[in-house]
Amino acid sequence: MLRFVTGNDGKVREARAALSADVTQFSYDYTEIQSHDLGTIAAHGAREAYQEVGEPVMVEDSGLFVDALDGFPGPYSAYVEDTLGIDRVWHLTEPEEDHAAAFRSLIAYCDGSALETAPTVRDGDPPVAIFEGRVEGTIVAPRGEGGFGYDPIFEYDGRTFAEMEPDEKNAYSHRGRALEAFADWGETR
Ligand code: ITT
Repeated sequence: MLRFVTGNDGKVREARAALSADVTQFSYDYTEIQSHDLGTIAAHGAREAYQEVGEPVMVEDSGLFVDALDGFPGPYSAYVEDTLGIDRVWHLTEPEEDHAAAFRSLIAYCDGSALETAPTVRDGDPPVAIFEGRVEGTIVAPRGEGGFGYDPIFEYDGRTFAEMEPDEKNAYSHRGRALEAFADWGETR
């Protein structure tokens, strides 16, 4: 069993759709350290959560990076969603010429073992394996009812993520790609 340490139900739905492992949502309020690097935030959270539960854990840190806003909201995406809201992120981007943006997802996995076969390992006690996914798209006026978070303002190939079925979003999304890298590694261990 894999414990996904997150308070975000949307992330758990997507992980269950992408992984064959039995994924359990686990609420543990790990310390979200301040960093510009999503991998550092996720690795710290996974190590702390593993030390708490002593069983395999996964933490995911993700964010939306808008080119014309110098990568804002980036690592602060959750805070900005809660404070400004996604409509205002659209309105900040609207007057800019360039509406390009990327979603990034960093999965951190820790089970107390050395994990040396993983493509990226953050050394420490215990080590943490990191898997990354990224998708590029365009910021648009909100459309669609599905998904969560910034999905209504992120357009990929003509549709927003909120206009896609969950499986379709997983096929293209940052999280779907990170989960795929994680699953591929899991199969070859
Ligand atoms: P946990 O930390 O508890 O896992 P969270 O929602 O706070 O949940 P993050 O700290 O990783 O997650 O913040 C990510 C932010 O980016 C948050 O505002 C999400 O809504 C948003 N986000 C991440 N992936 C997204 C996706 O696939 N679609 C839309 N918004 C997304």
